[in-house]
Amino acid sequence: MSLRVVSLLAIILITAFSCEVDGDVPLNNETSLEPLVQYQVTFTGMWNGTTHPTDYPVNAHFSKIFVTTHNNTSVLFEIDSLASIGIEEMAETGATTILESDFAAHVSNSRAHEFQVGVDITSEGTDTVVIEATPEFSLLSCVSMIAPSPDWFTGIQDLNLIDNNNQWIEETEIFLDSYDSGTDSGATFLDPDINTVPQDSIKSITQPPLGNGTIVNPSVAKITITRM
Ligand SMILES: [Ca+2]
Ligand SMILES: [Ca+2]
Repeated sequence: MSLRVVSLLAIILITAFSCEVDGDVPLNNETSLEPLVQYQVTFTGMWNGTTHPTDYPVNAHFSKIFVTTHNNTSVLFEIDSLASIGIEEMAETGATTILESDFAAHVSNSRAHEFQVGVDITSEGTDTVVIEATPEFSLLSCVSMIAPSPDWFTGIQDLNLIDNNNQWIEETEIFLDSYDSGTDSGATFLDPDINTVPQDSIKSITQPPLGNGTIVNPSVAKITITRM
């Protein structure tokens, strides 16, 4: 075989191999998942003196929502676990100063992609924030204080924006549960501050004035998540 024939064969082989590797067919589903998406997150209050009449407070409202996209190393809150001081501050006062500082650190440490903070919402009002997500940071969590109250909040933890078919969710609506952060022992909306010592874990609210003995029904709020 001449040198020229060998070279030609080599070129044919390399070309054939390259075609195989650089084919247009995705190797797996992951390559079809967009690397950066945006979602509109809309919080809607559904709380009034008819839905939850017991002790319904004047100036019933929700504190500004705190929304974050993150991975599974970052936890905003977890039932049966102790609230962070950021969750305690949010659930008792509505302020998000500590959560913002904590999650700025999570963003720096590659545990969260970003967070957004909204504005105060009347008990039947609405507020929308826009937040980004990536395949690495596809979990969405959100909290808002039920106000006024001792330490009660509503929200959602670890909603995966990627569905079972490995596609970004287009739109979903979720009725939110209500939680007691375990950090203040007041029994109704306007009770004075009674710090819970030792701190209790986060629990779903079951008892009046918000609960019916089992759950809070109907939900005090919902969120709608829409891909932009
Ligand atoms: Ca407290
Ligand atoms: Ca409590």
